[in-house]
Amino acid sequence: QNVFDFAIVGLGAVGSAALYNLSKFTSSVVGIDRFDPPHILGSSHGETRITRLAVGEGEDYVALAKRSHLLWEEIERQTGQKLRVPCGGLLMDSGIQTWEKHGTEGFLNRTISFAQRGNIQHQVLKADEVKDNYTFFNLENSGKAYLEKEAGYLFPEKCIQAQLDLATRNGASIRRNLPILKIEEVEGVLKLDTANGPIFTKKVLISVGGWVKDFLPKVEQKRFKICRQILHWLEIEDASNWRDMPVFMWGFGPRPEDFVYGFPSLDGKSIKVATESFLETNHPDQIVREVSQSEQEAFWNEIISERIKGLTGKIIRSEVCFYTVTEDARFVIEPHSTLDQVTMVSACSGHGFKHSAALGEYLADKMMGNIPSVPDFM
Ligand code: PYC
Repeated sequence: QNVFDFAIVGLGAVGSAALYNLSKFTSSVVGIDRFDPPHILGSSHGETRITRLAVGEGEDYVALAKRSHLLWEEIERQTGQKLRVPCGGLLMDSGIQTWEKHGTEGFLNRTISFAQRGNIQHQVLKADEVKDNYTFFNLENSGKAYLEKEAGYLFPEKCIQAQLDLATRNGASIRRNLPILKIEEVEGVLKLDTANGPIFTKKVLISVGGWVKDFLPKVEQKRFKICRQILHWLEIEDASNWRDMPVFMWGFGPRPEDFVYGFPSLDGKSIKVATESFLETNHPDQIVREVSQSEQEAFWNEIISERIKGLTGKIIRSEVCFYTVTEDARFVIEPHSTLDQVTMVSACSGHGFKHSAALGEYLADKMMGNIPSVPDFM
């Protein structure tokens, strides 16, 4: 029987990156996904994801963000595809009450100090400077902002596709539409049961996003909250200024939900804008994929209408994705609690995509026994 050295279960953001990075060293690696990645059922679709270097979520993640930018460049060179657009990033805080974002309070000030310590090019702007330069944003006079030059956005579906293509080119195997039914240890190797028969391997990385619950004992499942998110494409009045905008993030109140983020216009007709929700759905298979008119109206009335100008009020379309959220919004990388040689990763809580290239490389290095390019960050 064929025994792979490595199997990657789940080929989303981190899984595709781990597969690609392992394939640089060996062709004895297989990537398996329950769907046909890149797909629209997980946490890595919807055209764009923000990337920024001074990540207020944790100073130890700054090295991951910086390394990821280098890796996206490497993948761009190898595939001839554009994956990252460094249009700049504007982080605004209304200054009304301490804004808690992705598990951390004082997110704007943390971002500024991480930028200072990490030599990341940035400016701090007063509210009137924001309003003069970015006329769409109705920022309160108590507000302030951080502007990072190297921030911008990634094309998530293209990033995943590019890494799968490069992995295949390097000799990795990919099995699509193949859920793993069970993982067990049999005679010193790991047996992955599928509807098409077993796959044998020496080591496994489980990088299945919210489906992680299917691979954990019941008591451990509670650590991961599945939170449905809605992405909206709003019609713009005039393309000229929206095309040259930075990506933006704006905290306007004390709760994590008091938040809106968005992108420049890619099509000259609309911008993608969203907030975040932390309401729990039990399992990704139970997520409601449709967006109701009342959800669209609530988004417009409660989040957008008084804050962002230059929009017609029409929502062109909305899409659903989800976050897998941990209590402290930190990523999870740990050995599986009952299976030897199985590692679990969850680059989660809504801020993982930007780090996924470096996280995949880090995991590949750890699995190979190599010294990783970034310092340990957990
Ligand atoms: O991590 O940059 C981010 C982000 C913005 C909105 C959701 N996540």
